[in-house]
Amino acid sequence: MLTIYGRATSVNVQVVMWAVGELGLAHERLDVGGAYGGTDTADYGAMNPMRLVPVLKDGDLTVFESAAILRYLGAAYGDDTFWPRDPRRRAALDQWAEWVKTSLYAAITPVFIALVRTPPSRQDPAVIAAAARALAPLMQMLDARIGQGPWMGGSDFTFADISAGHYLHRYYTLPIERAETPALDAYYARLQERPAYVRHAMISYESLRAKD
Ligand SMILES: N[C@@H](CCC(=O)N[C@@H](CS)C(=O)NCC(=O)O)C(=O)O
Repeated sequence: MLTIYGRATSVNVQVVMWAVGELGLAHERLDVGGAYGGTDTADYGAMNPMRLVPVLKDGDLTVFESAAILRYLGAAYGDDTFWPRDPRRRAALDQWAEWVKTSLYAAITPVFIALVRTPPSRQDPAVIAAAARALAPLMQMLDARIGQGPWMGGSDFTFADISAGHYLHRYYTLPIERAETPALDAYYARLQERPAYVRHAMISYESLRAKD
């Protein structure tokens, strides 16, 4: 039985929960972080010195960092399709999984902060537009990578799709000017046919909204 520490509204928890759902793993998720608190205890600090969510416990193993947890779940519980054992096949996917968590994250986070984490009276349309403009070329890179897909790895759904797809609900629901990305649009529609995606990665972020 896996234990996941982290509130469902966290995109990084959503990475883990979506993977757990796709792999059909027995688990419990504990509401920790944000308004729930619980990350300031000594026990939590021992599991994750950053005091962030998520954390995974699997028996006597504790792992923090959502990308590391996703890789662990793939290696421990995924088949050769979800988590290719061939290093060359895996690296071709992992470079994109990593790119999403680093480069794409760095571009999408300012958009989310400007629109959701900033109280309405302090929101600046110029800042929002500039952040959306900076994000656009990266979304077009993802669009080009997906192409006909249907998945990041071509015909098969893999761990890289969890990295690539987990932020898309936010991306497509934030009121911004979006780049033209027909392949990505179709990919997002395909993701919504996956029950684990709908259940774990399409979670409202309204409770995270800053108020005046
Ligand atoms: N690089 C970390 C980032 C984790 C992170 O920033 N988590 C946020 C939620 S998305 C958090 O814990 N925020 C404080 C809180 O929820 O209490 C990961 O991918 O796990």
